[in-house]
Amino acid sequence: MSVQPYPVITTPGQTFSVSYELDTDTQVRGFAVSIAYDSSVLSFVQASRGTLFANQNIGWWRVNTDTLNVLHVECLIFGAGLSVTGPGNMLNFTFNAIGGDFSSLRISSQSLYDVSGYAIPSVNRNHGAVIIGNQPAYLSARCFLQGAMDGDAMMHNLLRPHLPLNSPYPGAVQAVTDIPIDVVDWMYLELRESPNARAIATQPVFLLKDGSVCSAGKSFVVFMGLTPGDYYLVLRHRNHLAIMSAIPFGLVSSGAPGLADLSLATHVYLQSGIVPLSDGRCALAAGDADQDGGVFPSDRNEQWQRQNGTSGYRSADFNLDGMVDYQDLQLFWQGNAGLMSAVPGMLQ
Ligand SMILES: [Ca+2]
Ligand SMILES: [Ca+2]
Repeated sequence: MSVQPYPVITTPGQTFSVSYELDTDTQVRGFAVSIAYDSSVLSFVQASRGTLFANQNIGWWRVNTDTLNVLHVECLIFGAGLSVTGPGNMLNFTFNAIGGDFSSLRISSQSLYDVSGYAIPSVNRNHGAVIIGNQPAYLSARCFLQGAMDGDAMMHNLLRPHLPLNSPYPGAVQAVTDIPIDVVDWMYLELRESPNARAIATQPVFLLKDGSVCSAGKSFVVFMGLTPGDYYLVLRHRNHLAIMSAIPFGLVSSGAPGLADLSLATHVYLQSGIVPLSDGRCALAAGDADQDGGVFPSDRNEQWQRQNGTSGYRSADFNLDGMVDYQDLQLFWQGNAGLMSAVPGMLQ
């Protein structure tokens, strides 16, 4: 199942329609779906049955908006043995963009019913999103932090209670009112037109447990007022080595966002500043507490030694567990000592 188009691009005050689509050749008698959205950004207008259900004997049709931020729709054909077959359009709904610059349209729950009325198991969900504003350029990005790894392709969020509501990176201001549950830490994203050029755009971003890099409050990276095109991505973290993409990745102004997957070493500039993970992916190397571009004695002597035994949001907390202790030194700084970032301009 998917919410289309993905994403919707619109401007403040505009009304737009999205559809809930059955993507596969599946026989269904009906469905129940909940779409979660931000009601401070979008105002629900109406829902209507999709073309798949035109001219069918719909015995049950229900649209409920009683729960804040959730639209719930149920649709069922009455009559023994009756059904429709996908792929096709199940449902259309209309919103008005009332404020803000982004809302996800998340399929928070869904049931598809087969000919007999039983729920079909394990139906996948491709969520929707709405970007509101002029000249957005966007993409999806992915990376991992060595210190936060917690199994294959997954990080922990132990530092979340300590994360500041303001970006810890100087240069671009970003403040949020809350930190989503799956945020690992703040990172900092730069776009460059060539490897040696200065950044043309920067943004503090959130890194999520699954490696997704997202603009705060959004489900991928969005720059407003940026010319769409191909850019090198630089990803920085407060105590890991900075990396850059080996090739430019496209930020688009329409259509689905592309993926800049910097958890693949071949996508990382000079394959440098990274450590290999057990599943064949890679992560930014931990240990650069003073952000001078290298894992050097100063990170141990000036940062770790002075912070050892303290807790909170600390630069020498290389495994991002909220405490500075011997593990940060022995498991991360020690193993990475001497490593340097290869991103031009990063080494001081
Ligand atoms: Ca350093
Ligand atoms: Ca620690």
